[in-house]
Amino acid sequence: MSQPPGVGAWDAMTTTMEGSAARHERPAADSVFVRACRGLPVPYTPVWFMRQAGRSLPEYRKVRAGIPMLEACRRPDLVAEITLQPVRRHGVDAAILFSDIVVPVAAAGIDLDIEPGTGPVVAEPIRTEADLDRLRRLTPADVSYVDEAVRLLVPEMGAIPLIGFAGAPFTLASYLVEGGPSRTHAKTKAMMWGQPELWHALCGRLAEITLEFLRVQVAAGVSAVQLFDSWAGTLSDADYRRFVLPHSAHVLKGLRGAGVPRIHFGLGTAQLLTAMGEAGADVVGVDWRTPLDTATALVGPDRAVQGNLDPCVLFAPWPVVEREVRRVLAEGRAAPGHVFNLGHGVLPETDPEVLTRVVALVHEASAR
Ligand code: 1CP
Repeated sequence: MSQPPGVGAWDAMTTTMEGSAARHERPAADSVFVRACRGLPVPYTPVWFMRQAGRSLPEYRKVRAGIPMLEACRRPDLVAEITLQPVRRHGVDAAILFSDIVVPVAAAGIDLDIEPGTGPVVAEPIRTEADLDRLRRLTPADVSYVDEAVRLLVPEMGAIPLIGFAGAPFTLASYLVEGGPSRTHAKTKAMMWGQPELWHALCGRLAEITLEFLRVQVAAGVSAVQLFDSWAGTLSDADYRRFVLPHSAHVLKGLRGAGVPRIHFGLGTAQLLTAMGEAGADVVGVDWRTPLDTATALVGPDRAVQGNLDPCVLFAPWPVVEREVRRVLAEGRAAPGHVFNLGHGVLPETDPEVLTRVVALVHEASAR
């Protein structure tokens, strides 16, 4: 496939992983979670939950009280504390760094805020070529607080892996073009179809920002990375392949050889799973709409899967939760590796005690 014009926009200027701190031994490199991501034999199925930090935990609400979200993301001590809370409480097999997908674009010059109850809101949305100038290249110094937070966390976590993450170009572009959360992504798709050159230039820049942001986290010591393309499921396979895949592949392939597994997640992606597998991740995240054995057939036999309990199941009576957890585990056996997770993030109203019980059940029911 020929590369669209925006792909690798700043390639000549970007650094490579060779010889960088990224190659040092990671204490969690042989953890159950990392082994499952790589499709290696494991004593039990590892489990963590998307959006496990924050949201449903009272101890999270307590430490966040009065501190705006973006400010919290820029305070390494607070980031470390919030990241560790679900590990202490639930005994999950991995922690995800407390941050947000818009942190690197804010650091790269975009005036935005994360509003309580709404999400990211961009002061001046990106709609024209001139607007692109406001999105500059990200340097490690722009996100030194993330580097610091990871370096605080890794020694404290020992053998428990820390997952770094970033937003994928399509999902980030959606917030920048719409100006905030959107149900239809109408303006985003209008740019994609109507101004393809501008679209590819925007996604090219976002891919470089995302790649640099992930490289900072890898160099600081995270044991895996997850690329969130939460809203890509609103696209057809043809549009995904033409307008999105080359940019996400640029990010994922840019981390090949970095020594950490790459997870690629999107919501409602049944029609995209084969393409998402081709984008270059080691693990494909799947939502609850597609059984994991079906997903495995679509992403290919050499990739692990992550998922996919419906987050709403956690509100059902325990016997139903138990039945569904066992079903997900059984379907996950079709893949060379399975990381148990929800099909999307923990809902804020979730009872944390149910999450703790799910972790114990996954461990016990999958023990081999
Ligand atoms: O476990 C964690 O909560 C870890 C930290 C984390 C992660 C991984 C946060 C904190 N955000 C994210 C990723 C993220 N952010 C995604 C991808 C995952 C997903 O699909 O859920 C997306 C799409 C966002 C954007 C975002 N940020 C939204 C969604 C808005 C929409 O379009 O519907 C929201 C509500 C936020 C704010 C946010 N991010 C994180 C928290 C704890 C919050 C709430 C902020 C607050 O307290 O004001």
